[in-house]
Amino acid sequence: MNPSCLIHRLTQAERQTFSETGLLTVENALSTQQVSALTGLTDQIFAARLEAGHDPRKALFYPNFIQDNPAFADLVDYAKILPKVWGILGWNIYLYHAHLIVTPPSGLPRDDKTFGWHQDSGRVNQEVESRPRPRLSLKVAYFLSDTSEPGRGNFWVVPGSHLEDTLERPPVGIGQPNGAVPVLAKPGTAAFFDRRLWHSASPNWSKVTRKVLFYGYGYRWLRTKDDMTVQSLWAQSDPIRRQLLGWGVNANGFFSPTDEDVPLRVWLRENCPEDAA
Ligand SMILES: O=C(O)CCC(=O)C(=O)O
Repeated sequence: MNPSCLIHRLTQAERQTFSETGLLTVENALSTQQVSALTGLTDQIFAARLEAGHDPRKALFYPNFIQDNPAFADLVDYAKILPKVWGILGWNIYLYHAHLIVTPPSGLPRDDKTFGWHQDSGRVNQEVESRPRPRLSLKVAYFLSDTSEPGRGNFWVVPGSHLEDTLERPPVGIGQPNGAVPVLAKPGTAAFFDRRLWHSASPNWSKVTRKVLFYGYGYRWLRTKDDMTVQSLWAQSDPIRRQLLGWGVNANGFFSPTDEDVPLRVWLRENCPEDAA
């Protein structure tokens, strides 16, 4: 990894925004060329799923896509983003989950039904007894389509809700929780969100198909949340990417890593000692 990536380290202001709101957006994280290439690949996947019978009006949730193309793998240790991920979570991390979502126009009239609000990680939220719940992981959402206007299948959040273990929803299934807002993101924007942030997908009432790539980073002792059959990429990956793709020396090293398990820590010691602690 090139030390020039260190200009993208998490700033104090970004840390504060993320800690206080559970969300951090970075505009122009992807260039126009990257957006265009990644959109082409996403369109190919969507077309293949339609061919296989996917309903063209329904959102496509497509996990385990990293090995489908090198351009997807290149975002795993993306220089503009990874320094902020380790700035938040530290160095004992990997990509525990990745999915892309394509939300075509629903063709339905706009309504005000309550969306599917949730925190990430399923049973973790019942079975870990600390309050507030622990952060454990975050996702980076790369917006490929223009969701800078509401009604386009936007990603919705309740800023600041990540420290709340419950979310009060409107009683009759109409309307959104207090404080809920759409993330208005232009193509190329990366949105980091804390797994505990109450968030939701929303219907696409526009004519613009929404396309987003989600990269979930968590601690190395956390299990994968989809099949993550990325082992085929290990041999061709440099040591840091290999760590991020789930490689390790042995089982114990996921809990008590040696230097060999976590080349990211070794690299930080040499290039950015303040982040190696
Ligand atoms: O599609 C969206 O905007 C929401 C995605 C989501 O809920 C998630 O990644 O956990």
